[in-house]
Amino acid sequence: MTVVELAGGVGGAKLAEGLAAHLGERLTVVVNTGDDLESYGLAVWPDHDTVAYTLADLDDEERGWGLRGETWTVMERLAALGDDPWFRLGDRDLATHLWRTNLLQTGATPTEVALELRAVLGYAPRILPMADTPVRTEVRTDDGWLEFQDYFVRRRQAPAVHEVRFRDIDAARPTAEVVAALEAADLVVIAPSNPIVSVGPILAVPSMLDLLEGARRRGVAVIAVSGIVGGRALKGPADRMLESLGHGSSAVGVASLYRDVVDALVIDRVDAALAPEIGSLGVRAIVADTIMGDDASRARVAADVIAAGQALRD
Ligand code: FO1
Repeated sequence: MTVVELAGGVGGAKLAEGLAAHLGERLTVVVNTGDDLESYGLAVWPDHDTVAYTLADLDDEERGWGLRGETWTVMERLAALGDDPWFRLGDRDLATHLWRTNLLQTGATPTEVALELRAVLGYAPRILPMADTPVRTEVRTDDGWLEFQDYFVRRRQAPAVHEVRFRDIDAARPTAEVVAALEAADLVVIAPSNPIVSVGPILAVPSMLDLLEGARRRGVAVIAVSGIVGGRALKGPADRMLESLGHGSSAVGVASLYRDVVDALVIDRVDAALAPEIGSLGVRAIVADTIMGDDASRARVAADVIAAGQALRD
């Protein structure tokens, strides 16, 4: 059974780890690139790196991004030089950005760089950028349009988000590798990532929705996992964003966003009472224990999703 996971940051990485425990190289993770940025001339890919470091078991779980055992000597020296950047790059993490930027400058595509990192770090699943051309997520707040990391890190997600846009999305296309993975998939899983700014950009890549629709016509289930549990996001601003954008911060809000794209939405036990309302949206609600606190629970959630996918196919 081959599975494609559409993933953003932390929620996507945890489910990817659980799926990888069952599927190994039969898992492909298509990651959001809308968070990507240039810092000191270096290509930084937050959502990709969160998944890559997690699959390589190099991630700093407590911080939620970057590498375990990190040091900050370069950041300290930059502060001594008067810079003190708000977007923190650890010494070891910088090596990834230097390595990646060098490959890109020699002409490698983002997809080739992602697959090269898989080869050198040795994790089984393939991580594929959703597209090989730049896409940048921006959010409109009372302070005007902000680049994603300015909103997310510098302003600590404080401003209310009134609108979201993905710069240069119209020029983006799913890569040949993403198309091939979706056409070969037996199951497509949408991770419990932020449906607006992590999954949203992936679904907004022109023709991506057609690819998912094509899979469903072939009998392939598309199943999302709700990142909103009991009306709250487990991490990040998804709950406030769903509210400020008028969708409502609940598993029902997530179901309404995904209703034309998915066959089912996996919701946590605490939201079981919402199942009928989700069903009325034409989305099958699958109730499970979706909290992924440790490796065992990640593998269990993944097993539940895989089983749901198989049941929906039959
Ligand atoms: N998140 C922060 O809150 N503060 C940071 O200084 C920071 C630096 C950073 C560097 C590399 C990287 O891959 C991720 C980083 N993140 C940081 C997380 C980043 O904001 C991601 O976009 C989030 O994980 C949401 O996807």
